[in-house]
Amino acid sequence: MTTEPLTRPIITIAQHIAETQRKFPQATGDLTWILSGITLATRIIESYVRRAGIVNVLGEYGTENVHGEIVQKLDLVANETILRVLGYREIVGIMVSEEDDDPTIVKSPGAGGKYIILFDPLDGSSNIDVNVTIGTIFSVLRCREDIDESEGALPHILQRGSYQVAAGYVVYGSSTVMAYTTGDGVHLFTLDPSIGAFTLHTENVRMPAQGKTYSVNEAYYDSFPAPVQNYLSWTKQNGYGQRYIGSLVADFHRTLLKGGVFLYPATDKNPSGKLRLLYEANPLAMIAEQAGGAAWDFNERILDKRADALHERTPLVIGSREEVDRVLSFHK
Ligand code: P6P
Repeated sequence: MTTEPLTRPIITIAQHIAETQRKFPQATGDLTWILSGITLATRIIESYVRRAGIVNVLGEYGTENVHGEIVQKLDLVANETILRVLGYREIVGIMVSEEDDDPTIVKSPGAGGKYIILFDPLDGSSNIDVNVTIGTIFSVLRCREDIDESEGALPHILQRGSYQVAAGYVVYGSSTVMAYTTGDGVHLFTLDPSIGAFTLHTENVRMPAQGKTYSVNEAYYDSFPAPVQNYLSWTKQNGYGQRYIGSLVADFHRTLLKGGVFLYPATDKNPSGKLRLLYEANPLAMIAEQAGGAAWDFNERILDKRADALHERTPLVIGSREEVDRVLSFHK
C-alpha cells in the first residue's frame, strides 16, 4: 500500500496570514481576524451555492437592488451571511455591499471600528440558475484618522484603491478557491470539503506577462469606443482567442492564471462602464498588480481613481501587463 508522501503541508488562511503578518512588526493581527471572518462567511455561502436547487435559494427574490438589477435569492443569502459574520467582528466599523443602497455603520471609528469591508456578496448571480461559476469579491480599507466623526461615513469609504489593506475573491467553480493579498503577493487557497477549511494551494501567484486571450462581451461591439473596436479588430488578425463566461470573478481568475486581458468598456447601455469601482474593480486591480498585471479604466490606473459615489461604475481593462499596455496603445 502506498501512501502519498507528506510533501504539501496543510496551511490554512489564518495560519498563512499570521505568518505573513509576522513580517510586519506593526501588524496587530487585525487582518487575520477580518480574513478569518471572510473565510467563514464564504464557507457558509458556498454551502448554499452547492445546494442551490435543493434548498430554496434559486430564482428571483422579487425586488431590485440599487442598480435596478433583479435580486436573486442567493444574492440576499450571501449578503446577509457576510453582514452577520463580519458585523460582529469588533474591529469592523463600516460595511459596504453591492446589495445595499447605503453603508452599514457597525461601529464608529471612535468606538473602535477600524476597518471598512466592501464587497460584492455574489458576483454573476444571473448565472446561478444555470450552474455557471459565480463569486464573492471583497476589499478592506482602514478608516481614516484625519477626519471628524461629524463628516459621516463617506469620506472613510471613498478612498483610492491604492489605500486598500487587503483584497480578494472567492470563486465558486469546479472547486472553491480563494485568492487574497495584503500587499505581499497573491496567494490561492482551495476549500477542502473533507475538513471544511481553505488550505494553501499556491503562494505568490504571478500573472503571465502576456496571453493571446481577450475576454469581452462583443454583443456591445457597435457601442464600444472606437479604440476598443480597433483593438478587437487587431486581435482577430493576430491569432487571439476569445473567452467570456459572463461572471467577472471567473473571467478574472482565468486571466490571473493563464494570462490575457478582460475588458468591460463604456457602452451606450452603461456609459461609465458596468462594473463597480469600490468593490469590484479596486479589489481585482490590487490582486492583478500584486501578481504583476495591470488594471486601468482605459485612461487612468484603477488604483489611482477616487470614487465620488458609493456605487460608482467604471470601465475596466485588466490582465497581463503587456496585454493591457497593448489595449491602452490603441487609445493614444
Ligand atoms: P454582461 C455579472 O452580472 C456582472 O456584474 C459581472 O460578473 C460580469 O462580468 C458582467 O456583469 C457581465 O455583464 O453585460 O456581459 O452580461
